[in-house]
Amino acid sequence: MDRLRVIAVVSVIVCLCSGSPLPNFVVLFADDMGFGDLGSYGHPSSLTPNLDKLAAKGLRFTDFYVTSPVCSPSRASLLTGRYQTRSGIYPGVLYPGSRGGLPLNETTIAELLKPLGYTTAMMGKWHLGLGPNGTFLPTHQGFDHFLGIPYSHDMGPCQNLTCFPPDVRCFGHCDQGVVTVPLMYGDVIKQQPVDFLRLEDSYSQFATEFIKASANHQQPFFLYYPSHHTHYPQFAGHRAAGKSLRGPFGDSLLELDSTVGSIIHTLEQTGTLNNTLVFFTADNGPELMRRSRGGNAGLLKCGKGTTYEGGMREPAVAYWPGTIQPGVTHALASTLDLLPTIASLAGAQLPSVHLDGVDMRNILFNKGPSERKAMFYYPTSPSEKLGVFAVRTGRYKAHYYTEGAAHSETTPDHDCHITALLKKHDPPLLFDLEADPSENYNLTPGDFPDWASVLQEIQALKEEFEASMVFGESQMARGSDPRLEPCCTPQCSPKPDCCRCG
Ligand SMILES: [Ca+2]
Repeated sequence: MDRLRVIAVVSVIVCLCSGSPLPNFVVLFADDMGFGDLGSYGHPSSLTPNLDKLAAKGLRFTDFYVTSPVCSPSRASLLTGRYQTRSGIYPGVLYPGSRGGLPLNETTIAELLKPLGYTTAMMGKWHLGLGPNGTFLPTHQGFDHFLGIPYSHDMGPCQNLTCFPPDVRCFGHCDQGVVTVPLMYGDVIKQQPVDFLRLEDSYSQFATEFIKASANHQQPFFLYYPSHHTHYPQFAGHRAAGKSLRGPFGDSLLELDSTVGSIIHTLEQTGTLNNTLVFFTADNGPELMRRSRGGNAGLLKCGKGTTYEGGMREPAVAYWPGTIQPGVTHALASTLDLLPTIASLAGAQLPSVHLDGVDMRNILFNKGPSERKAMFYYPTSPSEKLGVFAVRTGRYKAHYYTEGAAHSETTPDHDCHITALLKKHDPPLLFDLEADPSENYNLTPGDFPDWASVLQEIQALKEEFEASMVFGESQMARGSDPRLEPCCTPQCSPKPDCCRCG
């Protein structure tokens, strides 16, 4: 045995014997941010110095996917490692009065870590249900602490709210006829309507206190921060308002970036940074209908609401100084893979259910290939009858169905618009995403000799996947009840306008 190998073996033994502390996990999840929105992903005028630093010093993914082009299902998959169809988070998204939510028998990342002694916290946008008596809140899904909004911050009237200092009203009206958006702490409404100008600072402070307390108690921790940024309506407090080059969207992005910076700073200060995996990504593509106030999918086709690349391919960065080497990976990966990866890093037991995620350790630590064979693209409203709309394996993607979306209106590409009705493709459209990431050039048997064999392979993967898919009972089909909308003054009238506090 040569000297280097002896040293390597000895250090492995030392590491095992000294019972090295369990790693911490910080998962950052932006909202409606496109593939092209970060400086590190090519945006010319975004200011994202902290996220760009993570990208430069961490592992940056080019082929990373969420499982849905809208919010609630994306979040269900991230936290459970399972497609949203299994947990019933379809079709569309949950609303303030929804009766349903992420079923409590689903195992979240937080619940997986709890038995190992982790302390867990979530701040920001939940969007996996509220339900009667707050049944579906994060505190019932493995999170010890929760500060945030239980759904999207446009799901309540916003025309009289302030989104930028000193008193700039929020752009647009948001959803009418429901209660204004509440800020919750645990299961209790702390403020209604939420104060957008101070919201991000309160998250920053919450994260700092949580990390410091965990470090003081030498307790491993999991912090999940699904941000409201950069979803409509954009907002920002004094630190970021007017400070970007890109208007309201840029300011909102800059505010998120500064919270990321503050979290990294706290990890450094507490000496926990070198034992923490920080993972940043975003749910679904940009809401192009907001025009220059929406995000940007870069060179990808269409955005939110569609199963084109722009709807579901997202920026993603894994950052762990000293453990993950800086670089870029083209490995196929997904939010589905976070749960199995975190489980293996912590030594947690996987839930005994059908998981769709795979372990990403080989990508993270060896820049090796992905264990993921394929990515399946479900539309906003999946059905057993139509199944998946598209399948990617390796460099090839086949579209069995395509459909435009209101969320992707206004760009010059008419395939993205709501007027592009559901269309079946038989044979499927076939794109080479490496040579043609913008999905511009449909391959044909004439120009691509392997056309038939590639489509055959994709068809086989699709059939195998769909044979394994059991649709859970739709939580959205349980409907909604205005009496379930969160109201901090429950006895007041007339509702919903009387619900105000803080
Ligand atoms: Ca979203």
